[in-house]
Amino acid sequence: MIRASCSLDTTSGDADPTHAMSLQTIRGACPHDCPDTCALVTTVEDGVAVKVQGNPAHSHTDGALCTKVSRYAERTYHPARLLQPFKRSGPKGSGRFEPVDWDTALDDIASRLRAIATRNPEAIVPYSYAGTMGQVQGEGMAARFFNRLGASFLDRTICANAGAEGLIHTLGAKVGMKVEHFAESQLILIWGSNSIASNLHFWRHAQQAKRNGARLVCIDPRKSETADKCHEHIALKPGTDAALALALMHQLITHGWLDHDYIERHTLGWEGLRERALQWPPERAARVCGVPQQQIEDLARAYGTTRPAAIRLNYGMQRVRGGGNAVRAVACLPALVGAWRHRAGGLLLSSSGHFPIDRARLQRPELLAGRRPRTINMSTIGNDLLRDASNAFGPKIEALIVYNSNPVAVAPESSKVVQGFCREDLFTVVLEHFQTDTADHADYILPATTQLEHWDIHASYGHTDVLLNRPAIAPLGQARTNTDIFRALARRMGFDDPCFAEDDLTLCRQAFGDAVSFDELLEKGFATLPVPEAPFANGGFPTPSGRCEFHSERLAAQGLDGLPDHLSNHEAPLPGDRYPLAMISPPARNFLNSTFVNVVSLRSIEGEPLLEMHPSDAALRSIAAGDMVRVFNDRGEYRCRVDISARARPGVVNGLGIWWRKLGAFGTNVNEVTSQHLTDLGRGPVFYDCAVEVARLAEPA
Ligand SMILES: Nc1nc2c(c(=O)[nH]1)N[C@H]1C(S)=C(S)[C@@H](COP(=O)(O)OP(=O)(O)OC[C@H]3O[C@@H](n4cnc5c(=O)[nH]c(N)nc54)[C@H](O)[C@@H]3O)O[C@H]1N2
Ligand SMILES: Nc1nc2c(c(=O)[nH]1)N[C@H]1C(S)=C(S)[C@@H](COP(=O)(O)OP(=O)(O)OC[C@H]3O[C@@H](n4cnc5c(=O)[nH]c(N)nc54)[C@H](O)[C@@H]3O)O[C@H]1N2
Ligand SMILES: [Mo]
Repeated sequence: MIRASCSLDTTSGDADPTHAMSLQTIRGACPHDCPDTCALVTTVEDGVAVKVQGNPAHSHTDGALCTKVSRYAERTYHPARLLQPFKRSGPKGSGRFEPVDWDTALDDIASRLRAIATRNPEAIVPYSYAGTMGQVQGEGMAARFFNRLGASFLDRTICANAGAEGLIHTLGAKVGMKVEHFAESQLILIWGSNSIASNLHFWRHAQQAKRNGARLVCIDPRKSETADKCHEHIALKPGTDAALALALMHQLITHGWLDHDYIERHTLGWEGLRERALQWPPERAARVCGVPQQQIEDLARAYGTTRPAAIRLNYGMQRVRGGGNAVRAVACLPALVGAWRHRAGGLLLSSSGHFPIDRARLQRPELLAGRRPRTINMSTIGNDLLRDASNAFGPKIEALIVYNSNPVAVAPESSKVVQGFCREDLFTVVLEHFQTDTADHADYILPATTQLEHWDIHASYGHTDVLLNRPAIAPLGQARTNTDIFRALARRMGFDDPCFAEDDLTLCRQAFGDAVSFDELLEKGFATLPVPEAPFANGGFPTPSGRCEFHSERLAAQGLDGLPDHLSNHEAPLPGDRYPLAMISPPARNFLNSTFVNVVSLRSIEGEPLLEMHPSDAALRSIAAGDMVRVFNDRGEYRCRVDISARARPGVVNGLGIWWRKLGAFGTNVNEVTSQHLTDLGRGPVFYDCAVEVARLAEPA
């Protein structure tokens, strides 16, 4: 009914009306935060998306999707999808809302923001992450809006910053092997990655390599689904990866398994690294890592003597205090053995640095007009929402605009986050598909379109293709694109810069400029970047020295250790401690962070929140199979069912996440116990560096 006012306000023309009739297939891109960035084909019948499938013409997708995204139509037409704007009608956080029309909502939001901005625009904070990875519905129009406003910057650290900094200070950028060449490797270390769950299309290549006789080794505290399928599993303690990498170096040195020519020509800081590594004999690392010494020695022999050898590193191993250093240590290994010489050798953590994204064109930093707003770290939003104005901090946070993220569920130390979001004097707007835990705390919820309903363009962090996403269906109900919501707000704020009138297709074209052929994207849906087959076969690292930097001058200049080292966790529990168990909380296979938790078919596969615990730890606590337990430390507690399982190593419990608090057993989730400590590099969160105790709940639930 309020559709009229909605379309009057629509300037982007997102939905292509030619797609709205009869039976069609529309090419798109998976928007989710996953290295695979699949190419989608959506079948549309009379304007309704009936099926979402992988595009068989796209080699990385190979026609196959994960279970989650094959349910994307179910998610899109979910009965609880937000189809109109809502205004809070109960106390903060009560989750009670009443419908409101778009004009009223936008007028009120703009006038509230204007009032705050008149005092100090930095009291307004955007909060967003990778709910969609699209360059357009991500920060495209949003950044223009916040730059023009002069709002606080957001340091988007919550996922990958420690590892990214580690990689940048070693290889020079977020670059590495081409994922397809793993199929030709003879040894693959799958390091801090449950690939079957979180990088399925890489796993295909690992399987191919395995069929060709390659050896697969999984390095992970948890005996994951991926560990099950590898030849060997090294179940190290969380946060000890640098110690393992240094001991491998020790063995490479003492056995002479080094490529001296490659080291000489293409690396920096060898003498220093050599000295450091010699301090890490395998027996020392074995103690620190909690794994047999023989296993380290065998791994070093395999890595030192097998060609080509490849490392699939993933972000799971950098969510600990020393995460940045750990990535640095691992990223030194391929240069030591000259693995980069072969296209099937080297390392891949992220390929995103290969993409020539024109961020300045999209995000328009010139709209800041010389202002340099303060920066809020998204990983410490709990503390920051509770801080008063001060010289060091700047103004108290008075307004939050949340889009593409669910911080109340995903940010660490939930009790603080919830307390912050419950502040009656905080004005919160949430752009969402669903009434998430975060939306429950909003003053206004604005209904956003899904990937089936808007244009976007995508880079990837797991392959090197650009993907275009066409809208397959018209926006449902009164949903509007993120871009359109920011355009409408800009208009009401009186921001008349021409860039606020640009439509989404224009933004898609701007994202990569001439670096990719837009005609090819329109025609095929994807375009492959020209990345060298073996990018560092002859050195040429994008570091300041052009070499693989074992020693980083840039880090040393910041007063940090120029060489990688092992840093023990903030919370590395010992038996007898008050909180003697280390907890990690890796992704559940059928959720994508907290996305899809409300999709019934997927939630029913996951069942309920589970805590995996080793039989010996359970026995010590008289915990029996299927018991409900509380997991707690000084920050808080959450309750869930125990899964006594060999997937957990002794001393480590695995709280599979990230459940919506309100869909979990007791309205809480794993982030009740995680901390707001930060990583050594990159100011990232330490979700997997967390000490807890677990106790059986007295009454069965
Ligand atoms: N199905 C699914 N896929 C996903 C996600 C999801 O939630 N679900 N999340 C997406 C996101 S946001 C990202 S960032 C990417 C990457 O996502 P990651 O979070 O890196 O996910 P995983 O590849 O599952 O890797 C985590 C693995 O690291 C292990 N791990 C934990 N601590 C340590 C440690 O100290 N050392 C080592 N060696 N391993 C450790 C965990 O047990 C787990 O098996 O995946 C994406 N893909
Ligand atoms: N304990 C623990 N906590 C973790 C992690 C962990 O492993 N353990 N992993 C961390 C990691 S790696 C990450 S990346 C973060 C992820 O944290 P987030 O980036 O917050 O990811 P999601 O939980 O998937 O929430 C994304 C939200 O964006 C919404 N969304 C999707 N598309 C759109 C759109 O087009 N418009 C709008 N307006 N909204 C949209 C979705 O509905 C969803 O609710 O969580 C972190 N938190
Ligand atoms: Mo992530």
